[in-house]
Amino acid sequence: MFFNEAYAGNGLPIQGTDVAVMWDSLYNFLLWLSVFFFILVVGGMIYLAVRYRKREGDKSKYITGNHLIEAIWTIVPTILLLGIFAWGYQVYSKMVHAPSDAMEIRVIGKQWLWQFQYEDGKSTIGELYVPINKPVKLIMSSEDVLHSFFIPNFRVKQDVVPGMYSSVWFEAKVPGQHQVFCTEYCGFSHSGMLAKVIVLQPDEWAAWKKGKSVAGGIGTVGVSGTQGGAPLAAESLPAQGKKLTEAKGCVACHSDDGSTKIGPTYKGLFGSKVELQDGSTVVADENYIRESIMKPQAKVVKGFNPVMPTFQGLVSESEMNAIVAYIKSLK
Ligand code: HEC
Ligand SMILES: [Cu+2]
Repeated sequence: MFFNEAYAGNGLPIQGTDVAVMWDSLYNFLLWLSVFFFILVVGGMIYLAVRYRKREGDKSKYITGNHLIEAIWTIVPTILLLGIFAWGYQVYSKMVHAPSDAMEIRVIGKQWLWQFQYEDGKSTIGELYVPINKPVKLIMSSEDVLHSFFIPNFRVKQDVVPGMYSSVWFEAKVPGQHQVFCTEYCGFSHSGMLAKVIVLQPDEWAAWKKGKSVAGGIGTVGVSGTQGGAPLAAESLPAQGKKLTEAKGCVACHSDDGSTKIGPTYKGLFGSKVELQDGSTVVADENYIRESIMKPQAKVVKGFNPVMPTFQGLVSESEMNAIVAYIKSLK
């Protein structure tokens, strides 16, 4: 399989997604707009400096102001800048809002590698396998410090922040391998914190999912063995999560069948509006569930006592991903 190092013009890497094409249009517009104004301003300046250079006996005219010119140099740049803002906002919001049918892959950044967890329970390090022409949503977290996940060929970049989930998505259009960088200085081996996205054709993807290696020699499947102390067999991520809630004692206080124990049930929790003790409501997304486990007292559910112990330091990032995937599967 080839490594995509071709260039798309103006020194930019190849355009591996539709979003890349959108970003490049905006970038090229800004580039040529800058060239236009550079020539207008610097060219005009040079012309005027020569045309009106000091000559014997010259006396300048006294100019008090010109409302027309002032109006033009205020209104034209205002419209241009607002237009650039609207354009940038439109592309940005396309980049951050994943389609609802996107396939979810969990990404963990740690000093100094990238780990990927797939819904079916597979786990790889340094290699992110995705199917071509399918939207993929990355749900990202950090085991230690601030990292940033950047795929130049796809023009997507998102910070990976300790203590919370962030996300980004892409739909790969170009098969083969694409470089991933960490773009937030994160310590000694930051520059070596690399990975690659491997975009597979539908038949290669099907083979990879079944656990066979893919044409070209790469594509050895890493099935998670033991991580963070808990035995994680080759079962789906939600199934791993279910086992973890048993191993960590969550089941003493929580059910997954709708019945209330000491704490609320997980059933129907994900995506629902949770009423809190202070009268406010919150939508139960990935970050709410993570916070409920790490800082249970930060948001206490209405009608329950704040008796849940914190699991700070007791649940690793890969375990947290499995538990969240499990609760999410009980919609
Ligand atoms: C000692 C009992 C107890 C244990 C053990 C416990 N919890 Fe809780 N949990 C509660 C209670 C009580 C609440 C509701 C009050 C609150 O929000 O703190 C709660 C709230 C939650 C919520 C928010 C639920 C909602 O409806 O909004 C989640 C998610 C959660 N717990 C997950 C877990 C997980 C995962 C574990 C195991 C790693 C765990 N809990 C262990 C008692 C417990
Ligand atoms: Cu990093």
